[in-house]
Amino acid sequence: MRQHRLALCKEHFLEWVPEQTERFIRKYDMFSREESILVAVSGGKDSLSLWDILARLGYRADGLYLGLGIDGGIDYSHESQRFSEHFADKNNLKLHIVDIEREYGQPIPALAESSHRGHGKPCAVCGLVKRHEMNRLARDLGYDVLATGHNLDDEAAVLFGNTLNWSGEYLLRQGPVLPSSDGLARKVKPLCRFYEREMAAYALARGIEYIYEECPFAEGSQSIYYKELLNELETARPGAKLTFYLRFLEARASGELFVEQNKGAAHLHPCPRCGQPTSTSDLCSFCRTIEKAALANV
Ligand code: Q46
Ligand code: ZN
Repeated sequence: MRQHRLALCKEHFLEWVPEQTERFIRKYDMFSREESILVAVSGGKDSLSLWDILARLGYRADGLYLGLGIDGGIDYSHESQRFSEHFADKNNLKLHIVDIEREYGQPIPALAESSHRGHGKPCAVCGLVKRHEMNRLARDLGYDVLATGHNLDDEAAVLFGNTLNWSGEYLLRQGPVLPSSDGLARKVKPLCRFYEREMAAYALARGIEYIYEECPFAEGSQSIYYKELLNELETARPGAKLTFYLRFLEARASGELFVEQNKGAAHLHPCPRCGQPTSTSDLCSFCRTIEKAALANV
């Protein structure tokens, strides 16, 4: 691992990953041993590795799988659900499964089409639905914390995009912990300092079976393009990705970022239908999307 100037054998690497994770959990004050954690699992290497690490560390962590109804010629959703269920069974862990079509009448691609959002790609609606459902389930099932498997490559790509656009509000909200507010559970990203390659190595070394394919709609996405750019930078300057992200966190924590002034600028109200916070005075965008999709199918 050139980025850390560290070389480990398999055995030590498998100890190093949970040790580091525990260190990050404490450093960023993510959660305590008494709190209950809901891990959003997608069947991929990052979320299953995260679940594995938290279980190994002895945390009370259950899984949540959202069935999005995406086929894409590779039966993507069924396959990823199969891997998630297999992992839960094998490790005797509890997995909640929510099927979007069963809940809202249509799978993600159809919801995106009938609500006319996202310019032919379902990702905007998918992101909206996933966020909403994760928040809803963490609240309804009574979990203290919602944990996602975002790794350093994910976070650096998001940071890069937000920086290119100087998106002050997003920069303010990006970090290892998003505190709970307005009835929403706290959100944490315990893997945010691990390179994607490290997580792939961890999953492999632990014998975790996961879905190799990405969601077919991810192809050609902006975030993949940013990841490629950052990988080029990383090849030339090992550690650049980590420095980019860590310096951002430091600057934000010390109040050096001008965006700090925007704090509290958005006035949020509870959505009259689902109760989740929204900046509009009417229905939140999730409820509007569902309503539009339902109307289109009358
Ligand atoms: S947003 Fe888009 Fe992802 Fe949803 S439709 Fe697939 S690629 S899963 S992170
Ligand atoms: Zn709503």
